Amino acid sequence: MKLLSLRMHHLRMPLVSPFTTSFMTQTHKRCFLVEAELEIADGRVVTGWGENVALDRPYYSAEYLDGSADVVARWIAPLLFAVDVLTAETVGHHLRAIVGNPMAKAAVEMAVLDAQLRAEGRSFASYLGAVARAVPSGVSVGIQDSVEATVRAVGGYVDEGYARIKLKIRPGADLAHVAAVRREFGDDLPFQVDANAAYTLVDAAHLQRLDDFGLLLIEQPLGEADLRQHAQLAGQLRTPICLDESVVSAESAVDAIALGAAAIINVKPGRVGGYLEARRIHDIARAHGIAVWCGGMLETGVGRAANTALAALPGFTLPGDISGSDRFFADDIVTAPIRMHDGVVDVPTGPGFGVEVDRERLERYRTAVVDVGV
Ligand code: NPG
Repeated sequence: MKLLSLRMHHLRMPLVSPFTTSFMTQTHKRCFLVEAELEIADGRVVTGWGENVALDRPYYSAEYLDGSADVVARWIAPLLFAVDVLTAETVGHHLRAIVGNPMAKAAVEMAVLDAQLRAEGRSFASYLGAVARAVPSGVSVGIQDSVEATVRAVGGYVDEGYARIKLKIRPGADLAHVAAVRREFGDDLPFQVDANAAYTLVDAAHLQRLDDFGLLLIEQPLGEADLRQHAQLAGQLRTPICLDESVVSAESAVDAIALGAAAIINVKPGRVGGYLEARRIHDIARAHGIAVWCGGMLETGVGRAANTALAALPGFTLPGDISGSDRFFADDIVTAPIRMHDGVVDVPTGPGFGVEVDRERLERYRTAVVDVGV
């Protein structure tokens, strides 16, 4: 394929309710979609869509939205426009000189992959070798102002039928909230917590107290660079440690596994540089008997559809953060957004990621369009 054009659609979409993690509160989703036109061998022109998941500030990762967009426009696009025979599988290779910026790379690789699969009339799930038609749908519950509010929020999602609850925690909003959820909803509720790197090893004795609550896992208790310290903490907790921020590539997944820093890995395609690297991490983890699950970054319908196909690979044995579109958005920008029913979401079967961007809704939430020249 030959890349003909690349357009970035910057969006700002209201969330149905504020979402608080240990590092920030979001009331709106800001992101950009990548729309790429590619000419295929028989002369046809196909369009593919990708989504960039960087946050507006460098609080979750060093990469942030405006920087990521700049990297796409100034550094990624020129490298790819210069390639005569481009495939999704070679995007990573062509971008190898660019250090870091996995979310920028992932968004562009996604658009090329979507176009390639649409040209072949093939679904992303079939391309990946996915084995499930539907995947269990977990929901991520933000930090609430009080224990009562946490119980209320969790109760709403339990009533909706979500297959698993993940509760965000931070120092000062952890044990009491977790204890109340367990008390209210019983020991059978699949329940895990996510600290987003809010603790240090000094908190080990405090975190040990979570062991009483039969959690599926604790996600990223320590800092991004603290692989050795996570391994040390793992020796002090019965609750399995799952890594998110620390796993930025297949290599770092291998290091985490070898060090005993991760019993479980949260796979987020944007964080690791794309869906192809995400699949490599799935393969490596599976070969080591390490469970993986698919994380979420409050994606629009485009990213959520792709995540659902990824989560249908056989190593994704734990429910992912793949809640229905309505958990965050009153109005998504694709025509048939992912819906949760009976605790699952259906894996899209249409060509590419299997969703169509609704131009009218796209324009409703669009703040800027940037055409990147050849
Ligand atoms: O369903 O997309 C979702 C939200 C899942 O909690 C979620 N994501 O740390 O995993 C995380 C968290 C996150 C969201 C992190 C946005 C960074 C940005």
